[in-house]
Amino acid sequence: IDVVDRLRTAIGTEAIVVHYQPIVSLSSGQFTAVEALVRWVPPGQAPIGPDDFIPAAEDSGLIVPLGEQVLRQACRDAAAWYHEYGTKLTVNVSPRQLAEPDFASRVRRALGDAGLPASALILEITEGVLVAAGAQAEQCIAHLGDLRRAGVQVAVDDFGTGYSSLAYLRDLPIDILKIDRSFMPDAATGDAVQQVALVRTIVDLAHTLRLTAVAEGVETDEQTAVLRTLGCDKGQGFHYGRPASADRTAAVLAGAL
Ligand code: G
Ligand code: G
Ligand code: MN
Ligand code: NA
Repeated sequence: IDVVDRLRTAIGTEAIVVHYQPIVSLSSGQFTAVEALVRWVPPGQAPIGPDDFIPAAEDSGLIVPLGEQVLRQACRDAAAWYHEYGTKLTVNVSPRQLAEPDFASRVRRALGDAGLPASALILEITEGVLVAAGAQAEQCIAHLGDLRRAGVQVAVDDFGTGYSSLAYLRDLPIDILKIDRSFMPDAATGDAVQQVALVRTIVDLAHTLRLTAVAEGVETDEQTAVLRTLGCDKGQGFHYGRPASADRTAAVLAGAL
């Protein structure tokens, strides 16, 4: 049967699993946050990654209940980590979710039910969010404004890959820029000088606008050293940790792994 029908059956069940990837402070090396990344594990089958079902979930509208399940589960998992280690939680939000009239109140309810303070939550949106929202763009901006007043932070994900990046920085209420992993300098491909110049420019832009800069897709020591030199605030990538289950993440945060 159709992927949408199978996904509809999976939502609300344990087949929807949330994994977490660490985000580290480049100055202290401490884990400051974890990003929630959804997986779909049909019983008896191999896990399916988000790239293979998020587009269908967005087209069908199933992203709304799916996103709600991920948000609620992630807030519950992260509440214990936040209280023990001060680790924050960052969650991806699709345009369809943000355009829902009750999005902000759903987020506040998820926080309240989990006992996670608003200041421990970051919501990740993509540069395309306002285009995708169309007539609901004002609604989206209002939700983000509401949530920010409550203490939630907003990050722009995959920065630099979408359209009208600079207009988004002006129009969206945001706190964090996540530099897309395609900008990481890679010694092997010989594009390092140009890539470093681009990353430096984005980091400086972020800081001029009083935003936190987070580099995505950090895979090596050399990249970490370059990012530190450029004054980038945070890093995320396989170098610091792959996405892992809640149990494994708890062990990593406890220093057991
Ligand atoms: O985990 P992975 O590396 O495969 O993630 C691939 C993409 O899926 C990323 O761009 C990420 O933003 C997106 N993604 C992961 N989890 C979620 C989620 O819960 N909601 C939404 N909307 N996107 C997600
Ligand atoms: O939301 P976003 O698109 O940024 O989601 C993060 C995605 O990037 C996840 O699918 C995750 O598995 C992937 N990812 C995280 N770290 C790395 C990395 O160091 N290298 C590569 N190639 N992918 C990464
Ligand atoms: Mn993300
Ligand atoms: Na990203």
